[in-house]
Amino acid sequence: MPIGNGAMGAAVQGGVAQETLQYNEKTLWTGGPGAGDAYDYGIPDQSYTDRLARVRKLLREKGALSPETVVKSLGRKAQHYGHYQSFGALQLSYPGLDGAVEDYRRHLDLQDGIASVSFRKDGVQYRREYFVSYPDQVIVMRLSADHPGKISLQAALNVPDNRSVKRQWREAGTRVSGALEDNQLAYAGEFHIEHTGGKLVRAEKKGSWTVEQADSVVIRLSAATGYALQYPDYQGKPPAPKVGAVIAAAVEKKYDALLTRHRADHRALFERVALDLGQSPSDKTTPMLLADYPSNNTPAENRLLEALYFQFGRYLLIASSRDGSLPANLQGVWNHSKTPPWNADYHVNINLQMNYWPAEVTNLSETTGPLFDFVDALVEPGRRSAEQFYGADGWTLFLNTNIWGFVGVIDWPTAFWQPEAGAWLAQHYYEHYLFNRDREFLENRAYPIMQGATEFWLDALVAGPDGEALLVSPSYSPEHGDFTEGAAMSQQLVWDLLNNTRAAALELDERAYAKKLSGVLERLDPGLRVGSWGQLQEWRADLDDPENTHRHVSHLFALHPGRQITAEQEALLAAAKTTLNARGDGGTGWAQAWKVNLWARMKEGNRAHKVLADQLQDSTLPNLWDTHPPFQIDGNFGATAGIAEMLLQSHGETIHLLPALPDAWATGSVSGLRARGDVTVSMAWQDGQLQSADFIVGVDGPVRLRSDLFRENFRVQHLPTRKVVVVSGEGAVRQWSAQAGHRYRVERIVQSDE
Ligand code: FUC
Repeated sequence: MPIGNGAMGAAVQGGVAQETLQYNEKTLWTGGPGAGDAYDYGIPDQSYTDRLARVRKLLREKGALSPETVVKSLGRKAQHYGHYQSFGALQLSYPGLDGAVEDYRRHLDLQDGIASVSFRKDGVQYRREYFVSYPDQVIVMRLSADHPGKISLQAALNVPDNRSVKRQWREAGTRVSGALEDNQLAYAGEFHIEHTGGKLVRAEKKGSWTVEQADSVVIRLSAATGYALQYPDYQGKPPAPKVGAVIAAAVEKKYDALLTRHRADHRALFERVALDLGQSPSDKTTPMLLADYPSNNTPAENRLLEALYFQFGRYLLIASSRDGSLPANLQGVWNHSKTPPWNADYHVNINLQMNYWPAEVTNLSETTGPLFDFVDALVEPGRRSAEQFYGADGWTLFLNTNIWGFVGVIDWPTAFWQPEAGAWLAQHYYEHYLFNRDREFLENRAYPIMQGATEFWLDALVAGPDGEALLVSPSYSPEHGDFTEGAAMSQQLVWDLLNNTRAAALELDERAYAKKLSGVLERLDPGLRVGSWGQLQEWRADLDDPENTHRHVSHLFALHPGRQITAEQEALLAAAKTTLNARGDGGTGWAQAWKVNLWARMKEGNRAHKVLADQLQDSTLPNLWDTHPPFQIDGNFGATAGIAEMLLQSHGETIHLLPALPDAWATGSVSGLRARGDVTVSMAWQDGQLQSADFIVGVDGPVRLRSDLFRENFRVQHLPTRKVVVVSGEGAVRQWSAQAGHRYRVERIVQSDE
């Protein structure tokens, strides 16, 4: 059971007589500048522009090049890239609890953000509670029993063997500190034991403690490193004083105060959205619900699992992405290994972006803070990368990055060249603005990032063979096929960036710049072609194989998360559908999650639901973590976003309620979803029909609702005054002018009202 506060995470494993609380601090990484001078952020000393020119020339001549050929010219072996590390484990052993227990229960309360384990042994009821507090930056564990004197234990803090270790006794606790061998990154962790009744004594082994016959025990645990998100040396303050201060402050606060503060903080985020898909409560455990899914005789139990999976994704985002630390990585914040898959890093050809798909629409906008801090910090090295690889202005990065500003390339042929990653990350800034209408953010944070990414592409685009169309070259559609010029995904991402930047420039009254971008957009190949078998082409030439079921569907970016293919473009929608059908519903967790979103954008609720069901069966572990395999968190976040996308869409400047409601969710309700334009939406539906919806509008301005609702006799009332602001009628879209802070109700007109 994962718990976390963004900076720290722990996996509650729930052992009875022996317990391991494995935990993480997100900045503990090997690699980086401290690992040796060979670390160069992935940026070559020598300019690569000649190599780039040669590859471009060959591509123009031959039309395509194998990834193995291109990687020889443009790939580089990454030095000291590093791995995200497990911090360590609090090891607890409980004498007297060996052997069978009764009524064992392991529980994760998503609403409170508290894990617990309970059981009975020899007539005594035991309970253990765990949470990670964001306000107090501490992991807290409480052990209790319903009889006095029943809590006895031994506690020690262990760390992996790839670092120096110094153990110091502290008052009622232990500090473990040292540095990673690989890069000398300093770390410090500390725990403190508070006991009621019984006694606490130092054990023989240095740093270990024994509790004898206490009534209850509270353990506080913390961790920090000497890392700071600051190019080029990423060096922060020594961590030991920090953990010392955190523990001292947490000891000052009673357990109840820590709990109350944690609960209030967590609930303030989590409770914003409630989802009822027509689920029924069940006595089954989560693994049982999953095992019985979907052939369960009680469909309401399937819906329970689906609603739970949605909220679990929101829970995971709160637990792995809070201000003041790094964004959620491939494993969120949870990693038990020294060499996790893909280094548990930040892949930016889908994965990091997908992690943040649910953030806005499921009303957790604050969780994007770490993403923006992280990307902001990539700009400085990213400028050097743009210069060395392209001789271009602006900033760029490629397939993957770490916490040490890696912005260069690796040497894996089919996954190393993705310079469109910057454009994709910039989309998140603009979407953050669209959802929240925070002008200050647009001006001071979003626009500079978007403009920097745009400047790069203004230099990096090349004129096509006809001398006119602007193309990305070299271009590579993840993670298969040949290198070509102007693959669909490359063109669409640049289109998205330039369009968003132009819109932002207009909002900020940067008219000259907007005009310049309009000129470029007129020449930019938009990356949208319908091919010989009706598919949306993945490449500029019609190369698509109808038998190809590769997991990446990057050429559908324009449909989702892009906004390039609109509801009116029927031919392109049909082509996207042909492509999706050909690619099939399978894939790894994130690939399935993406397809849930894509089918939702296609307004095919039943198909979106079917792919979600596949994901639950094929790519979900018993604790509901997404498995790639192994565990990779993007699929959780992508599916949570996909469920929201089935219920509410607002990408086309209009709000569409229940755009892709599947038959399986015929009756239900949701509250607190967010639509672009700073609108918070709650709604209820029955037998597949919308009953009513409430909008709370955050800014003055027009709210636009899609017309299909209005065909069915609806009206919109300004709630405080009950004044009707819009009724059904002719026209594609109905809109009204909303007042900031006011509430509006959309409802069906029943006969007696008329
Ligand atoms: C991309 C994907 C892989 C995996 C990796 C972390 O390269 O193609 O499937 O998710 O990222």
